[in-house]
Amino acid sequence: MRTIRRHRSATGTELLLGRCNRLRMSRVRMLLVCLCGMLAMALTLGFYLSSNDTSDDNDSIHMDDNIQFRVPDLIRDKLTHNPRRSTVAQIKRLVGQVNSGRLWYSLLRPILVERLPGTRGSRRVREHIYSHLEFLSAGWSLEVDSFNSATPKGLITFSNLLAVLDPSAPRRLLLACHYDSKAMPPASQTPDGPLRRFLGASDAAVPCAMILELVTALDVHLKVLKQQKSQVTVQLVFFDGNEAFEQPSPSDSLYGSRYLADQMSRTPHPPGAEHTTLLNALDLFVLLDLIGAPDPMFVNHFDNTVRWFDELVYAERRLHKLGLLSSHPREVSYFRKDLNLGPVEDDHVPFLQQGVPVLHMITTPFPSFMHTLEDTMEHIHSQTIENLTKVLVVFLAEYIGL
Ligand code: 1BN
Ligand code: ZN
Repeated sequence: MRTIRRHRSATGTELLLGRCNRLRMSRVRMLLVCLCGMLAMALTLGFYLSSNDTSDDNDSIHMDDNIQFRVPDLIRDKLTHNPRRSTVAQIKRLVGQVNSGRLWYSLLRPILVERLPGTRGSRRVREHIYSHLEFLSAGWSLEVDSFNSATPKGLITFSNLLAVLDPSAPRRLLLACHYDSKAMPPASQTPDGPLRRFLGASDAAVPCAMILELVTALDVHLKVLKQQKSQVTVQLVFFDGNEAFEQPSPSDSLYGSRYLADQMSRTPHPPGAEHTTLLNALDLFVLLDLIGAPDPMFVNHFDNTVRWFDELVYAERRLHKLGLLSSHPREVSYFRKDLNLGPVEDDHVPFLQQGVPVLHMITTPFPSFMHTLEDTMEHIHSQTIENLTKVLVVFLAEYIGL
């Protein structure tokens, strides 16, 4: 009450001063509000910029952000990429998922038919691979890419089967094999004997089945990798037309890989990119071929990817020491650094010629039954392919950081 009275009796000057004070107070309040607004804007801007910052945390880069890539950055990223080391418990858990029964009966058996390009056998094998990948929970994007090519046997339709875990990821680790079988000359048949067909178990039905088993064993992990929008994803390629119809030559062999390398070199990645293509997105091209005979040897073929060959050596050694490989007498049996061999012609060549880093997992010397009717299930050593699949499980899991 007293306060009211005092107000009532205030002089003109006091009233003026009071008004001025109130005015000052409201200005201070306005200033504070402005400052708070500016602070909020600065914080929002800072958060936005840091979430789009590509300098240190590459895991945040993704094509959904519509970022254009630079070739030097992609090269730097692939050269500096390091595998994530698994603990013993993780290794045991990962290789425990490899199922040799599934590999042998569900995955390999349906591929062991004649599968010449453009035939019903080829289509059936393609359908088997496609439907298996479609059934997995990881959510592969699948594509059958068909094209016609002139061959010594006339125009033939070839079909590559492609699977990508996350097509929008900036970088890819590519695992490849060929699913076509070789057309054998009639002279290779036993005279008057029953007609036998070339089945190409090691060439390359087993490598295709191993890749299918690998991604099946890691299915749950790959699903998580995809959900995490990782910077490096996995691509699978099942090539058609690896084999020559006559004597292998640059124009008669590697039909599918020549076509795909050309396609990828013309496809901008990310879509709309001006400087980068799907080929630039390839960290490493891993090719499996001629696998399945007992006691195989694999040598390193390329200096620029020797550190990835070393990873295979290291995975084999760790699995051996943990007692996780069977019929595997020595710590280092398969991946041999003590031997040297020149490069071998195969589906990696068109990619190598375009500068893609290659890891060629091909048995050397070639199996004695290569390109004979004896390349059948009877000559395949199930423990060897199980062991090699386990090595690849560790390799893949550590490369992509599962
Ligand atoms: C591997 C399996 N190769 C053939 N069957 C290697 C090769 C491919 C060699 C094309 C020459 C040409
Ligand atoms: Zn062959």
